[in-house]
Amino acid sequence: MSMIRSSVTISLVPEARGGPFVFWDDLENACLTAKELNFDAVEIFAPNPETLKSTFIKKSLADNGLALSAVGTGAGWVKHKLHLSLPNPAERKKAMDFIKGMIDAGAAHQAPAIIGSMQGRHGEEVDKPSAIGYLSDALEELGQYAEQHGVVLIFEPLNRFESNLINTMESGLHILDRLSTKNVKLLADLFHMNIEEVDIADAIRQSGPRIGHVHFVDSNRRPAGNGHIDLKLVSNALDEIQYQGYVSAEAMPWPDSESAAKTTIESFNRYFRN
Ligand code: LER
Ligand code: MN
Repeated sequence: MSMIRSSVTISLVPEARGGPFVFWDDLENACLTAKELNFDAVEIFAPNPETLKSTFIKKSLADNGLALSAVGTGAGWVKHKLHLSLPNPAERKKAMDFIKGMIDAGAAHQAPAIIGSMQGRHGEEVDKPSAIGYLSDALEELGQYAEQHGVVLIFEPLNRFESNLINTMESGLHILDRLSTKNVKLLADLFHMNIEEVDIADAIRQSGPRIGHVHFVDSNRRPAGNGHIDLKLVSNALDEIQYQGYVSAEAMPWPDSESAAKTTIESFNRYFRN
C-alpha cells in the first residue's frame, strides 16, 4: 500500500486569480469540500506569513482533519515583484526575508515552503550565470534556515514560459548537487514536466529520493485525468522510487472548483490507491 497522500491547492491571493489553483478565496468552504472528498491535506498559496499563522487557518484545518501539505511563496512575486535573482542585493534580501517568513509560518504546521516563481529569471541586468549564482546562494541559506525549523525546502523547476533559469528536473538536480545543504528537495510538477522533459517517468526515476513534492495536474493544466499525461506511468515511477510525499492538485478550476477537486480525487484513487 502506497504511503502517497492526496492534497489540493487553495489560493488566498487575489492578484493570482486566473492561476492554476483548484480553490479560490473561500478557505472554509474549500476545506469542507476537501474533507468531504477525503483529501488528506491542502496546499495554501497565501498572501503573507501572518495569514498562515491565523487561528482561522488553524481552525479550518483542524475542524476538517486536514494537514497542510505545503505553502507557496509566489505572493512575494505577484504582490511585491520580488524574486531571488534580482540585480539589487537589497531587493534580493527582501525576497529572502519574505520567504523566511513563509518558511516559519509553514513550519508551524510542519509544512514545507515552495520556491517556484520566486526563483526569478535572468535578463538585461543579470546574466544567466549570475542569476544561477544568486539563486544557489539563496537556496543554500534558505535550505539551512528551513532545516533549523524542522522542515525541508522545496524547489520547483518551471517551464520555459515562466522562467529561463531551471526548466528541467535534471537542471534542478544539478543546482542542488552543488549545495552543501541536503535539505532542499525538488518539486515534480507534471504540467511543467510535460512541456520540458523527454520522458516524465524517467525524469521521476532519475530524481528518485530528491523529489519532495508533486504537483498533480494534466498536460493542459486541467485536473489530472482531463489531459493526455499517462498517469499510470507516473504512478508506477513514483512507486518505484518509493515516494512518500504528497501529490497535490495544482490545476485550473476546470470546469469549476468542485468538479476539479472531484476529478482529481477520482484520479488519485485510481492511480495511487490500489
Ligand atoms: C507556477 O507555474 C507553479 O507551478 C507554481 O507551483 C509555482 O509558483
Ligand atoms: Mn507547480
